[in-house]
Amino acid sequence: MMLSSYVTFLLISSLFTIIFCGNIEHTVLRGVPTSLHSKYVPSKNFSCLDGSSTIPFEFVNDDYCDCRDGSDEPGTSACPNGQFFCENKGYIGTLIPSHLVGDGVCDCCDGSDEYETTIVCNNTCFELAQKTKAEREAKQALHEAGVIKKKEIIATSVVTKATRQTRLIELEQDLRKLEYELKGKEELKQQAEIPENEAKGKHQKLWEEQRAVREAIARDNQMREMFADLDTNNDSLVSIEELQKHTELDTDHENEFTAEEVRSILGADSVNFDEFNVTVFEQISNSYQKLPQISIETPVNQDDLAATTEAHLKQEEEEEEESAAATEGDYEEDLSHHEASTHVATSLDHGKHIHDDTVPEYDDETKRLIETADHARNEYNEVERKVHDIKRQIDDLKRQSDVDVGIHGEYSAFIDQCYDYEEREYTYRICMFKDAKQIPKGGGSEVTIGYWDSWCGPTDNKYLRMKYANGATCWNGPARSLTVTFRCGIEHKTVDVREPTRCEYAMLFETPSACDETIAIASVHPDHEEF
Ligand code: MAN
Repeated sequence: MMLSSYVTFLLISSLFTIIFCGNIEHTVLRGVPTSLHSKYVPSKNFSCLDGSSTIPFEFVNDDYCDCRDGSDEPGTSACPNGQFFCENKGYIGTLIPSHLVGDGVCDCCDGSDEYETTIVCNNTCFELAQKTKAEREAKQALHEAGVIKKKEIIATSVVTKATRQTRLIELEQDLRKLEYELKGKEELKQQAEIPENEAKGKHQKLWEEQRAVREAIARDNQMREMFADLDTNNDSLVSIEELQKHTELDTDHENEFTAEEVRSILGADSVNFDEFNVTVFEQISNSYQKLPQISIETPVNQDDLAATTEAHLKQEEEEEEESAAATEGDYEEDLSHHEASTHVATSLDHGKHIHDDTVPEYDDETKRLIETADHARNEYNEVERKVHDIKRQIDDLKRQSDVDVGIHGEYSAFIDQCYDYEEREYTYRICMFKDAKQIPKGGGSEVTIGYWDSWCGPTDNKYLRMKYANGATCWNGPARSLTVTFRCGIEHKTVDVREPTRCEYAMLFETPSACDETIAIASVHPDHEEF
């Protein structure tokens, strides 16, 4: 009895010690997050946090898992799904899986997860707190400096926007004026072009008529020469026998040039000059060749033949020069020259004479009209160029105003800017709101990895990410695309580019535009202590 009374006394006194010395939190409430202390009341039964069952409070942390959610064993490793709360005084309280409790590894910085083991855990919470604090302060300082730059960008953006708007109004006014001026210039141009075209037309018509006359004369001369040439017996008729000597006219080269074939050309046994002119000449003029004028009786001396050929060529040359001089000269003269000429063009000369004709120089009046029209055209073109230029400027300004540069214009400094990032194999070039390129360093053509598409950051801040889509298609793969993630930095610069999935590129870009006022503001309260 004495002994049992003593044991009872010991039990009661130790319970009192636990309750009244404040150790209760380190025993029954071990591993319970502070926010849940109200759920763990030693004087009451414990209801599992998922509500699945209620157990006597003694079952809490008794190293036996009773609740399905493991909430009765926060301080032991009995439940596979339990969570142990490291209080981590001086740092941040954290939850760890309760199976890590007592596993011989220090998981909590205060070592509280190894309370049962012989492992000695150093309390690293203070160092961690110091380190985190330093990191946080560095981040705050960065955001603070960045926000100053961001504010400058926003201020510039406001000015730029207003200037752009004013400029746009000015340009639109200028455009209206210029378009009005252009209309006037167009009318003047048209007015000047009417007499110019008339005069040019007249000139062309006259030239064509004269050319036609020249061609007719040339044809007539050629025809006469041909007739005389063919009429070897001078009876003023071209007979079958006379034409038959010209085997070059035989279209069917395989057989001989028969009398029948010749008759079908002549249309009769012989033709007089008029008949030859009307029905025969056109048929043969293209193929006709003069027969060599070599006397059968006289033996051919090679030197004489060479001399004759040379003389003939010289004469031809002289004739050509004469003809060219005639073309340059006055028309009337030119015509009379042809009419009076005794020279008869050969069939070979014929085409050359006609096609060498170039349009003669304009007369003074036509020249004056062309000059006036040229002047009107130049003036029109000048104003048209200005209109073009202003329209381009307006389009540029409108394109710039249409870009979404952030709620406050914080990304406005990116307009029309490109940034390069050098990597081992490629230079990556991003031209903001336009496109992104991958440029091989070892030569080869650049590849567009995406065209500006949209802002695509998280819903609470879509301006933290950009998408460039529809780039060059990968062989057997998708069109290349790029996602740009922005983070706070003092300068605008690309700090990393990767290709995590084939042809899907990821760029990390630092910019003051992504600095956060709320992070920066924390640094203006140095006394504020989170831990
Ligand atoms: C090129 C580059 C790479 C890409 C392959 C796909 O080599 O554009 O980035 O992965 O093409 O074939």
